[in-house]
Amino acid sequence: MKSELTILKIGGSVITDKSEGAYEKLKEVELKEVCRAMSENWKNLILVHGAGSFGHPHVRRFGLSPLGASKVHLGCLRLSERFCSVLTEFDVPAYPIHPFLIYSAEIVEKALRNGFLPVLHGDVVMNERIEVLSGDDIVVHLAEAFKAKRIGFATDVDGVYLNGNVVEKLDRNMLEKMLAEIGESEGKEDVTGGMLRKLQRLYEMGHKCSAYVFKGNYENLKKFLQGEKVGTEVII
Ligand code: IP8
Repeated sequence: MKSELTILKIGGSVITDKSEGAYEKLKEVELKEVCRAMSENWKNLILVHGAGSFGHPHVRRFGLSPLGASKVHLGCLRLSERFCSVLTEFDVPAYPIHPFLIYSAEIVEKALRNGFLPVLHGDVVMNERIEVLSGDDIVVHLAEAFKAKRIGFATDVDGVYLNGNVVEKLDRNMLEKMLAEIGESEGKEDVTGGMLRKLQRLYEMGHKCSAYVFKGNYENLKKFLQGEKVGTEVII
C-alpha cells in the first residue's frame, strides 16, 4: 500500500557554496528561503540534506580513519545544526537525525508519529568499515521503507539536462544517453557522485513513485510541496 509520504532532499549545493576551495560556507539567504518554503507545507514529509562544503572537502582532507570520520561528522553536524535552527525559527519542529549516531526507519517513523519533521543528512557511518553515506542513499532507502508517494531532489540546476536542454520527463532509456552527457559535476568537491549517480540510484530503487529533480528555490519548493510537477520528472 502506498503512503502519502513525501521525501525531499535539499542538495548541499543549494544551501552551501561548493565551489573549488570553499570550506563550510553557508548560503544564508538560500537556506532561509528553503526553510520559508518548508514552513508552509511540511506535514507528511521527511527532509534529507546533503553535506555540501561541510562534508565533501572534509572527506578529501581528513579521510575516513576514526579521527578523519570524526572530523567529517562534526562538519556535517554543524550544517545540520544550522539547518534545523533556521527551521525552528520558521516554527518547524525539526527533529535532527544524525546517521553517524543512529539511523533507522523506526526512529524516522517515531519522529513523524510524534509530530516532528525528521531531518537527516549525508554523513559518515560505521558498517563493516567506516564509509560515507550519501543523502541520496538515505532518500532511496526511506522511499522503499515508507513506500513514499513522491520524492524531490532540490539541486542548483533546473533539472536533468540532455543536449543542453532540461528534460521534462526522463525515462530509463534516456539514462544511457546521459552517461555521455553529464559526467562528473565540474569544479565541485563531490565525493558521492553528483547527478548521474543520483539517477542511477533512483533506477535501482525497488519502489515505484514519482520523482522530481529541480532547482531548489522558494517557488519550486513551494510547488513541489503542494504536489505540483516541477523541473524534470523522473519516470522510475
Ligand atoms: O552530500 C555526503 O552526502 P551527500 C556525505 O548527500 C559526506 O552526497 C560525509 C560527504
